[in-house]
Amino acid sequence: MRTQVVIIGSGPSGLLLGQLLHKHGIDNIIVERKDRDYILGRIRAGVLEQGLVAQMDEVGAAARLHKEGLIHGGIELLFGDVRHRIDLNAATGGKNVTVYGQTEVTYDLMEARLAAGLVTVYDADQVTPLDFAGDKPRVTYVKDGATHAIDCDFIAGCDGFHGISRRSVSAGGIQEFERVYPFGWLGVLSDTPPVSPELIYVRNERGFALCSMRSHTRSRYYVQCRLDEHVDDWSDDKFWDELRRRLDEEAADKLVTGPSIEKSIAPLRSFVAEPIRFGRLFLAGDAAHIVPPTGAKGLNLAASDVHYLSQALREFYVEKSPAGIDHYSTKALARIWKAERFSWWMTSMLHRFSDTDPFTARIQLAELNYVVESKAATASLSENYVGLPY
Ligand code: FAS
Ligand code: PHB
Repeated sequence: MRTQVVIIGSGPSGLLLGQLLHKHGIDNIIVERKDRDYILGRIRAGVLEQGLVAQMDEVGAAARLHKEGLIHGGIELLFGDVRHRIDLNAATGGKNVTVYGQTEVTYDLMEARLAAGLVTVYDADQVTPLDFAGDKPRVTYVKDGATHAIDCDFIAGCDGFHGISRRSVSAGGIQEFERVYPFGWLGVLSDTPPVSPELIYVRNERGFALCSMRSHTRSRYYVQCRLDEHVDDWSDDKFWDELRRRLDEEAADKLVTGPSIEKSIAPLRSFVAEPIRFGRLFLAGDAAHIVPPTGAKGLNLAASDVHYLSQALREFYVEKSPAGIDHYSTKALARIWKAERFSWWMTSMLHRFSDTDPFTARIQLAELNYVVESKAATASLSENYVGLPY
């Protein structure tokens, strides 16, 4: 088989890249180790920056997003038992975010790919990017007991943090920056009405909590938990009781509880690989970086990587210029590090760390009071939350 670009991974990064390349007339095949249902069964992000919405529009996959997505012009910070609204819209000259689950984004992109008649190889084992140091890279994989090879011009490693692409780069060719946080997020999805019309980020002496949603009838909640805890340690009742303890009185009274339809613990880490281009292999999305979800940046950062990479490949094929692919890593990493900083800052400000001594606790509260009282600080949080320009 032969194509122009092989994309490894059928998550949001790989799917969005595939549609953008198709729009520019660039042939691509996605090779994915899991099946469609497994991918759609993962509950992840929920907040979309305008840049991602614009790209969904660009590839013609945004109809349901505009119909069902919830436009949010603000978020709330709850600390010291008081809720403070951050007017994102006012602080950014009218920008907002859209609440729409990553699962739905992935589904919409899968449907668009199907409609375009593009090839996705699911259940591919032993996917291996090869010869990407030269100008004739290829990807091999095993399916139904047979080994297949796809010759191509470029490989896009969109295979997430645990994927093969980054691991295929020789150790000396890549530098990794990492911060692992000493806690996790226990998340619950429930078919109950959200406790508040906008997201509430909570700093509480018992730990962080987040009240989010997927629609007017489906809520997504998180509480910070210890890394040695297991999801089986948390009955629904125990979760709802702990969430209530971290909320202000009004929210605690209004909270509608119900059976969890998904419950999982996600570890938190900050991670960046440098560079993210290796000859004819490019990394994009979680394959290149990880952010703690506190800033709602993970999925959105994948979108900006894919924007830069699709533009670079368009320049190569259409304008016969290598400038974009030569500059991809530097350009993407500049925005990646700004999102890493914001996600680290939000996480540091809102979570209870094991070494949160009285001094650190006062600094966290001072940071939060400064954010809600200073127009400049509110504007800084807001412009990062709605998404810095591409
Ligand atoms: P993904 O990991 O989504 O997709 C990678 C794909 O590659 C997968 O389908 C995988 O099966 C495939 N793959 C892996 N190895 C392969 C191989 N060897 N061969 C072929 N295919 C391979 N972000 C937020 O903004 N907010 C959140 O609340 C949030 N919560 C999260 C919770 C969890 C548990 C996780 C893991 C992430 C969360 N994220 C969140 C971040 C998440 O949304 C990612 O940023 C987003 O999935 C990135 O998309 P991709 O880069 O496509 O990677
Ligand atoms: C979510 O709805 O899953 C969500 C929203 C905002 C975040 C993290 C997760 O910062």
